[in-house]
Amino acid sequence: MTSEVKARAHANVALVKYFGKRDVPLNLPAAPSVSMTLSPLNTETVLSFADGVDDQVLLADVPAEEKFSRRISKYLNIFRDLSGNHRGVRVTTSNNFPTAAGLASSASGFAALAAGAARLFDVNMDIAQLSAMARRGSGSAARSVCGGYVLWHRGEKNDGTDSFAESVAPPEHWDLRILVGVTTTGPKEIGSTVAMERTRTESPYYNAWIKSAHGAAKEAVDAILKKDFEKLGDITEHSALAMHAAMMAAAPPIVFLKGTTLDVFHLARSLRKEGTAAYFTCDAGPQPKLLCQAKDADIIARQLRAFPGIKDVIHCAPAEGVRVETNTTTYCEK
Ligand code: 2P0
Repeated sequence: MTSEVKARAHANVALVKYFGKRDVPLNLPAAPSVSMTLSPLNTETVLSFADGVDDQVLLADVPAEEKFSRRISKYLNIFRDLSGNHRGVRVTTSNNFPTAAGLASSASGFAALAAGAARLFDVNMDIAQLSAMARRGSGSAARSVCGGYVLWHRGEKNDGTDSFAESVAPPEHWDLRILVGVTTTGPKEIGSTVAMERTRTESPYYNAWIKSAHGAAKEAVDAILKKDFEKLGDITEHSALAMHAAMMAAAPPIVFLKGTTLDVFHLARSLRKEGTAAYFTCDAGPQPKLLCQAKDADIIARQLRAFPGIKDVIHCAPAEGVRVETNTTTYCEK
């Protein structure tokens, strides 16, 4: 049996957003979504069996808060039940990006944890099963299991076995970049899970948003395969605006966008008018992100870095899928 497993997974940014669940406990999405898996943002997680039945969870070498530890233990119970092995696990996890920067670490975190736990508990899974398993930790983690350009299927089944992500093109297919503009570093006012549920139940625009996401996902995959940057950029911006419009119309409203976020949206538009193709997106937080082609990335990053209200810029490129190393083997998803 493997004694220690190290798993690494990258974060991802959705070009067509996931924002609404058809099943909350299983994190089943109401619509498909499309993302890019991103280097250098990653989580590294090391797992080994503990001496007793209790788990020990360390976040960047410091014992994690109880709420976080409980979430990890509850998730590991899935693997304990599947394998019939009820030993405790020592989990050490660290992100190479600040959690406070408002970038989702649950996607890379649960993708790494799912892959590492599957190996530690010796539960045999193909990539689709692993993605569906990561989804149960956090929805967007389904996408971080896969590399490059990724489609997460909505699925139809109640048990979620057909709601997994798959790579539609590997990282080397297309050298696009995402430039993350770091604005505030404070905690979020409202978590994504709560925000999604409130939007579903309290926004008059929710159904229209979900309906539009189905077509957008199909078109985005088509644009990726054809390397049609203008089309992909248009879909990306529209998906972000439609998602934020739906949540802003909820009662009470959910407003993640700040002044700087909107100003960067306009920066992307003026860059395009001047002939530089940059498109914006934004998730459940205030950080604006610009999608561009590699050839324009440095020049756009310079402008973004100098922009009022932007504290830092993280330059991201397409990344490989989850990687697992044990004492004897290495395994990587493209
Ligand atoms: C996305 N977000 O597609 C969207 C856009 C936020 C806005 O996936 O409740 O942390 O754990 O399934 O995965 C954030 O959602 O939510 C997210 P849960 P998760 O990237």
